[in-house]
Amino acid sequence: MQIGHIFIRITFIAAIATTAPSVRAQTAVVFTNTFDGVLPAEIQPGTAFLTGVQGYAGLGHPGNQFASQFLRSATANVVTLTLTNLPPHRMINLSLLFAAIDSLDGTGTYPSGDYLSVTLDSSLIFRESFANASPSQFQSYVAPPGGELARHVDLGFSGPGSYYTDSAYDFGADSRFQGLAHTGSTAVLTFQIEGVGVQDINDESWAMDNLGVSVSGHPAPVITEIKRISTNVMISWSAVSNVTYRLQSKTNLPDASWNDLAPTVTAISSNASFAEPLRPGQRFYRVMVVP
Ligand SMILES: [Ca+2]
Ligand SMILES: [Ca+2]
Ligand SMILES: [Ca+2]
Repeated sequence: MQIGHIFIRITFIAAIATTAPSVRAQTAVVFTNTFDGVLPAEIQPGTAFLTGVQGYAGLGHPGNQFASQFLRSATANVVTLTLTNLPPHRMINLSLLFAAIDSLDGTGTYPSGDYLSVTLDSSLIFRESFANASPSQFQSYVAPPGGELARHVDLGFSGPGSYYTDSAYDFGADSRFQGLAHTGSTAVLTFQIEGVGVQDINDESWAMDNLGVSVSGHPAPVITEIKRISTNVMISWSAVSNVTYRLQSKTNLPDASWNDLAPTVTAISSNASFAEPLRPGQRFYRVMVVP
């Protein structure tokens, strides 16, 4: 968690700031889509289109399964996700269900190279080949535990059988999509299967479902003002929208523990505040991000 301290003696209206320990950051979801309705403006699909998930329905982990529709793309086509007005952050995290549909050829055989490439602000963050057409083909992608949902089975579209088996993966289980260094207020992600093996959509394609993006690593809050309002004292601090904070207090600074002040405060702007009744004597405050 990230903590901003400030100490105040109400009797003297004196404030003392201390250094803030930083342990763990809260995550804020900035985009999520199940592709079951109208395509959101943040997605530029190129020639990709919404279509039923066919045999992929139900594949996935509880609460995160292929369902209804997904966004299906031919190879070579680029799908772009553009996010703006991101809150301050240090990391970005991706989750999505990835469908490898029909006779993708992986690495090394006819014609070699069907690679899924993912970029973040033009930097390549993932490039792996996917192979469905025959068990002898080489696929560079090795899913982490929990990441592979189906492999070399008929899930619809072309086929069944022959070269047209299908595979499914939960990329949310892959650490390569987590904790990506990023600080800008805009993020542009692209998804494309590229390489010399690109073929017709009836031969091979791919799709995504349950796409989610979150940011984490929020700046530590800093108490900016403490003031008396009638019979209350109000504490204000720098904040990030949609991040939740907890104020704590104690009456004697040497005391070992801090007391939680309820309720927690979820910021709706770049400032947040909390008011409590003014009491005799002194009181010390600190504020932290709720992990
Ligand atoms: Ca869906
Ligand atoms: Ca198929
Ligand atoms: Ca191919």
